[in-house]
Amino acid sequence: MADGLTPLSGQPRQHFCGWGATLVDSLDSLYLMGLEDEFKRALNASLMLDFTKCLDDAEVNLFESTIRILGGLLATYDLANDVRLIPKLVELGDVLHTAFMTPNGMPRTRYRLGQSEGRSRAPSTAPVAEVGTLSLEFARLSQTTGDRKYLDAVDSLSQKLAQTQQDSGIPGLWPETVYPGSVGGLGSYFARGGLRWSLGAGSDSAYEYLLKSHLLLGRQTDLYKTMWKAASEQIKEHLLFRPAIPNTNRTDVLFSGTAVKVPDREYITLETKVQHLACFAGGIFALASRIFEEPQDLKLATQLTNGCVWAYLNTPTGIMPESFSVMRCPHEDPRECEEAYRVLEGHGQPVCLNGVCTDMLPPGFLEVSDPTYRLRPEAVESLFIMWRVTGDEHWRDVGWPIFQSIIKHTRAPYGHASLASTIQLVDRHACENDLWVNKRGPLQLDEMESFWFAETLKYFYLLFSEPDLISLDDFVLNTEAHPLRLTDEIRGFG
Ligand code: DMJ
Repeated sequence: MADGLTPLSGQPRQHFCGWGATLVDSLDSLYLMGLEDEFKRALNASLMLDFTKCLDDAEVNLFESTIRILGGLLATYDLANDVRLIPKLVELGDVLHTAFMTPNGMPRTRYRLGQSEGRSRAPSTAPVAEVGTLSLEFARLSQTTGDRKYLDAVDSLSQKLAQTQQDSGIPGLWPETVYPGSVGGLGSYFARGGLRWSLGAGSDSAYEYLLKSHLLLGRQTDLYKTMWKAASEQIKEHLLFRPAIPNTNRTDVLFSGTAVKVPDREYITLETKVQHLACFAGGIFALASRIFEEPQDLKLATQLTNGCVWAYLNTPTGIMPESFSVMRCPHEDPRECEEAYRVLEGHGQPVCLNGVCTDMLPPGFLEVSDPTYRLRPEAVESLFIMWRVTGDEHWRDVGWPIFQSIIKHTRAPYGHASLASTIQLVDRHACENDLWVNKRGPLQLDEMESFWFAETLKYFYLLFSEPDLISLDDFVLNTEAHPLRLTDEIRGFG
């Protein structure tokens, strides 16, 4: 019943109010994998959770509780149709809905239960993803319970996102940091003074939810479609770039970086740092190509997914690091990037960062700012969507070695462990077939986030299953991979 389990030491972790984050996040994976007994036990245990109390009077994390716990319960209801879940959905929904009881209606992203509702202000700063990733779950909760108040709360927030979309330094994109508690005019919530724009940490799912909310609510409103169209044009213009890496004559690759406004200067530059978190972008453009019949978006989706696959297949572990930099190719033609890469390779002294020196790096990697692997799903998420949208077996073929590398290196005594480095191998003890053996491999960390069960394993399972299992014509998956059912009456396209 704890929120998490440490995979090396087998200890409980309580970091989400003791609301059984791993248990609830795993429910729909158990269900769709046909693990019936485990599902029944987990569901019965979930019904015992008390969402009106937060362990140790800790703060509720609105974003994480919404995507992992509310999303997990909603999807389980949509799959298993067990009415015992309805009171639990209402209990949790009401607790999370109090976040919106602020003077300006903007949500408190962290709050203590019962803390002066109506008078407490939204935070002065927050990552845009934490306020822009609530619409899907709150809307589905209203559809499921028939109570409009959840939808009304996120609708008002989305109206404000829409009204400020053109006000930032890159009109169409919201900066990574926004100001929900602002008492100034409307524009001050989302646009003021932002200096960085990306699809990575702090921003990612805010863009994902424009498209996915259109799928869920597009019959009722054009709001999300309009926002997605405006944002996606600017993503293409300002964030996507072609790298100079080996073999670009054979593989067409794009990455997404971070646009940065240099203080006191008028211009915006592009940081060519690639984040694992941004690997969802390939999947999102593939979905967009299907929904809006835009073949160009499918090409982008292919290039972006190729980039993440390249990053997996070219490290010593076969796993992509959390973040790394590459050189930007100045040419349009990918064949010329090969030459640009060769020129780069001939220059430069070794530089070390976080214990990784450039002369230890695989070809094409300029530096690795964060060499960890945190059991994240975004690359396989895009592989799964590419496979579903195109039917091309290629995406399963490249997914298989990635799956094998992840399983091999992360397997741990009590589950699967995050990795300290995807680049450096050390001599360590490893658990194989219940035996401890000495092996050379990456150092493991005593961390296993619940999205390992909710997302990474689920996406791999779906990648290698028949396409009618969770058809993307019938479900939209929230950012934690929880499938929410679309019916003909509510789906946003034909
Ligand atoms: C998950 O909680 C969600 O996918 C979120 O949108 C981003 N981070 C993790 C997985 O990496």
